[in-house]
Amino acid sequence: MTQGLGRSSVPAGTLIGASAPDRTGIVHLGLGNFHRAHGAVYTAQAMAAAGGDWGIRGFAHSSDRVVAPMRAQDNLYSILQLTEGGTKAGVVDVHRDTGVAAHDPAAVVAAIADPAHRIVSLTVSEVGYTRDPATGRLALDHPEVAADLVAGSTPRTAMGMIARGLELRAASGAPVAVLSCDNLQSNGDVTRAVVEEFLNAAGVNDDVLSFVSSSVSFPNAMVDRIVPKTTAEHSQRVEDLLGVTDRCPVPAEDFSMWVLEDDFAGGRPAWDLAGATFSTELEAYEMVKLRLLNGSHSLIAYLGVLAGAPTIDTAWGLDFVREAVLGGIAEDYLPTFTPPTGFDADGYVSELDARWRNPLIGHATTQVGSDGSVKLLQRIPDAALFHLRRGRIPHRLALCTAAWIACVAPPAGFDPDPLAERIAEPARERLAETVDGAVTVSDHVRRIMTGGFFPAALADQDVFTARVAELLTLITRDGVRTAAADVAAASR
Ligand code: CS2
Repeated sequence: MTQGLGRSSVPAGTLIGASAPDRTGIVHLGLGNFHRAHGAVYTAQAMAAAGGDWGIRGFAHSSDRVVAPMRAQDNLYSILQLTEGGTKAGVVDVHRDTGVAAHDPAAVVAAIADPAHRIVSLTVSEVGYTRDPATGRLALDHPEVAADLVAGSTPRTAMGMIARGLELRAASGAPVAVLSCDNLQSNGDVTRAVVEEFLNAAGVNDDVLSFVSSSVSFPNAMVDRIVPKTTAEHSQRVEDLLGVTDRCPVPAEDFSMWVLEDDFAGGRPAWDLAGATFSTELEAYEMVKLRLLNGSHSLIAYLGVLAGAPTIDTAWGLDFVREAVLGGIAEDYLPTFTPPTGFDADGYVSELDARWRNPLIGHATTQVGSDGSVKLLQRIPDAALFHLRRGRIPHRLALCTAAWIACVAPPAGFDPDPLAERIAEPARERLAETVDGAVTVSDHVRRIMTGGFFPAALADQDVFTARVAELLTLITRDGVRTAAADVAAASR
């Protein structure tokens, strides 16, 4: 039997960056594949370049799927880099302690309060910010948020744990940065707003509020690396390459990007020496990423699912998908923002093409299509409103919305491809209740658009709702290709 990965079995020359010292300086919430292939790798490389006590204390949200094997491997794991030219594996050794937040939420709160930790970073996904989709504010009626607000309770939500951790930390006054690494527009500002809303609703004293406003920074950051789920083939490939067994490797594309505001109240690793960019043009970088990449990704995913394409590369290989996505980038997304200085749109799009085409990544359309009720809020309403307020219809944004509805809340009598059922959608039940009894596709769409799933400003745009209904009708009656052709014809 092959030896297992661990401190004593790291194959020579395979360590990525440096090993962390025993002291931890970062608490990380969300120990999934993305963090392990992104922030953790930059941290390993920053420590190789400039040292520092930046070991990571990592917490998974609720499952020990990653934590159990990591612990058995001295908290090591490998990255399997998937380039079109072949695969390469390297080992990351920066986590000095790992745990499951749901099993011991008090440990998370204590770790955030501990002055030794100077950064609290998070990859909790869009869902983890527990916001009301219609208002963007902390969802006070969310049952877990409400439970976390009860005095003396142990928090279960990420926002509750951060707020309670900072409340305790106020006693020492030690400065700290809370760093969101999720795909949200102005993710740092959003995190600050939601955490402060929590603290206000919890009725904490003024000293805590003034500590958070003066000594806790919430830098905005744009993160980018395509990281699919780990499969048995990935694990086998790692074993072939490294000669040791890793029970929790992370597959990832070779592309990686991180742009951050340099606002770290308690200091930071030398991530700049590891390839991260510190910039004052965060909003522009976020627009590029969230709209051109993530927004297009959703369109590829939902059109792909409806056409029976299981992966992003197979969906991207369909002519009608490419046409819709490239048209969407040019007409619906690019006009809506001012890109960062020196941005080369053509170069960015051809890079996206290469990334989406890579067959080794095997990124499931159902994975990208998951949590649409939360992800689409970052990808559609603001861009759509930009056009609607100027009297134009953003046809591809309407198509993406219609395709999402066709997948997760199909109108009566329409059966999408069986792949659609594999999309994890937290609002599935609520969507089904909302459309129950709808007699026409128009009514079905109107109920969803005005049902609290989207901001009121978009819900008020009847032309958008009508276009979504038209496209959903075409999808259900004539198929997704016909709907895409209608969009192409309408925008000619
Ligand atoms: C994807 C992202 O699943 C999704 O919604 O659009 O996870 C995407 O792969 C990353 O943001 C790439 O950086």
